[in-house]
Amino acid sequence: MATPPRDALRFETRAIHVGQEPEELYGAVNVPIYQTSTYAQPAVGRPKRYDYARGGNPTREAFQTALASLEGGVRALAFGSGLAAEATLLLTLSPGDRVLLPDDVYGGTYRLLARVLAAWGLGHDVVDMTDPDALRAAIRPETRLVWIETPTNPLLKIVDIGACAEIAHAAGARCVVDNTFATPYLQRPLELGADVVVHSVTKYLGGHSDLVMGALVTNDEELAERLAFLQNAVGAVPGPMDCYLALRGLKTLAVRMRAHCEGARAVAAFLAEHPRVVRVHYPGLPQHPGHAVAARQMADFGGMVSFEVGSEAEAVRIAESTELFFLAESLGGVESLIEVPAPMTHASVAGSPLAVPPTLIRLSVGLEHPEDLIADLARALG
Ligand code: P1T
Repeated sequence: MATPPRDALRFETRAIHVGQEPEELYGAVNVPIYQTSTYAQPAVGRPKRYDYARGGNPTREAFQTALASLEGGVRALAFGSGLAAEATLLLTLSPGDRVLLPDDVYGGTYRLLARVLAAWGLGHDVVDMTDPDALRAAIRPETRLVWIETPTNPLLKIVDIGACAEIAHAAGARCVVDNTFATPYLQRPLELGADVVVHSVTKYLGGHSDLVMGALVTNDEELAERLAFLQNAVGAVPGPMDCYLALRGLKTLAVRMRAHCEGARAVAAFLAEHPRVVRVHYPGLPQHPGHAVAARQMADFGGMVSFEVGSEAEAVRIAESTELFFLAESLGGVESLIEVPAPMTHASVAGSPLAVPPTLIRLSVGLEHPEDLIADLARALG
């Protein structure tokens, strides 16, 4: 039987095969870690393929090729962190341009615009993107990027990607989606009309809390060229070891995401019934305001759950009381994590329009047995 073309293969198969042919010399089934900063050239100005590793590396290229296929983009580019990817993307803009941000964007993204790029003349506005009319009204003539995050971090709000991309395009702006929480297994923004996908690869794509890395994916050839130029010209590139680990993470993304979703569903159902819990934020719950949009644009509802309790002190006490859920920033690894966003991951938005409730607890539901996780939470809640 003839092998079907690679782009006709299904997600799980592409995650393991695209960009990952057995290595030529010995047939190693894993793409080697090309730990080199430079490449010997057979003649002056005629490198074999790569001249210097800031510009290109085979391990990095394998990861980029696989990720582009999973997101349905023409090209993916890898960076030293999610924020390095974001900063490089924002360097495609010019002084005087503006970026429209959702009101629950990751705190680091907000900090990059508000406390770094504002001084370089890049403006930003903030709006509740779950309301398309509010988004339409907030776009200014200078708005060049509409920056979506969905589900949002940490409130798990759901933004309608198709509707927002249409509004952005009608106003002459590009639509960027931070797909870190959903991953391409659950949601493919480029297919829904977005122009660029941003990832903190540190999270689900890597999947094992052992690397820091970022990526951009686009289906716009011209933008891809510019981003590839900036990847080399700015130089915020990841090392080959991290690219290898990220590629290994991609291979199991589908099975991990299925298990993350199953665990989060069980945890959210438990929390929704608990008397100490004031409110649960999980798009899989029918009462979540974004449930219908999430059901339409995502294959499942993801592994992140957040919830509010009665007081700030109680939130801190609970987060310090779990045993299986480690108290830590970050998310998307095999181990479950718990944190209080206001003083931890989102401390950089304190006092801004993006401030999150201090009574909010965020969970990254890992791959432990859901019953063990629920017992741990039940103990901590008391
Ligand atoms: O940490 P880094 O790889 O630079 O990625 C930044 C980033 C971008 N986008 C989203 C949605 C994110 O959640 C993050 C990083 N977030 C955390 C570290 C956190 O605990 O929320």
